[in-house]
Amino acid sequence: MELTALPFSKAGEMTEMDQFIFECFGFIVIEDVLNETECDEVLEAAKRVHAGQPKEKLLQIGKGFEHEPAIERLIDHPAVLPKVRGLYGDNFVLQAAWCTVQPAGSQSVGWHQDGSSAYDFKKLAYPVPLVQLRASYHLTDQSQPFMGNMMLVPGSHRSKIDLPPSVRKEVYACAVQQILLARRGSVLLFHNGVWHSPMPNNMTWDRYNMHFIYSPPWLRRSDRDSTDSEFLENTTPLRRALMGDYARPDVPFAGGFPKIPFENGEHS
Ligand SMILES: O=C(O)CCC(=O)C(=O)O
Repeated sequence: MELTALPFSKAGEMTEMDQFIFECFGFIVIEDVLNETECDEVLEAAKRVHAGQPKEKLLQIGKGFEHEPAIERLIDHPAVLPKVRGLYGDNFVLQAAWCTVQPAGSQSVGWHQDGSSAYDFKKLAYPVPLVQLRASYHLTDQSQPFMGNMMLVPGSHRSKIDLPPSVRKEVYACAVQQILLARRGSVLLFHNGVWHSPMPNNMTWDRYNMHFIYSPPWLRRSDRDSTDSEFLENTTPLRRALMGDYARPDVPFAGGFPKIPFENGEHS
């Protein structure tokens, strides 16, 4: 057994041990989700999404899945979706999909919890409920520090006390933080309440991650007002259902919530 406490997990079902580790840490890491060829395809798509944008600091662009099939395929990836179901049950939607770049030689350190600046999720309840479950695909190698890695404070989704504002721009903000050393193709799955920040990218190449955020169906989408109608027409029934574009606005609140066709989902 290694002495480092890294919450590594395997693709597929959310096991009892995964549940326990996720409760304790607020995150797990699923290794070897994408192989090199798949990573290359998604990375090329991510570069197209960011083409023509300034390369100065962390930049996130939403809804790339609408026009990039390699990104679309990750929405219901069989290595990850069963874990989302394991945490939420069967009623959830893709609230956002952000393609992020941390350009070569740049830094955007800023420790935060995920949520809405308009209404802090911590005001909902203690401990802060799981309302944004983020699956982050590492499209470039982040197996050494200063590669634009995610840094996280394990267990901080249970903390009533905020990370002190004075350290939120510091790389080494807290004695119990972890720097995630993640291989290309692995996926970090984490709770919105976990304090986290990107580490500087001191490499000579841009760091790309693809984030998928799953939420209860009533949470407003944050990367789109509505999903592109052509995409909805052409995608699979499962992905269409996960978009949460209901004909009636009250559907996610009332009993009419249509079942998500998990069992018929084809992964193509
Ligand atoms: O892509 C990243 O490095 C971090 C993004 C992030 O922390 C966020 O969007 O909340």
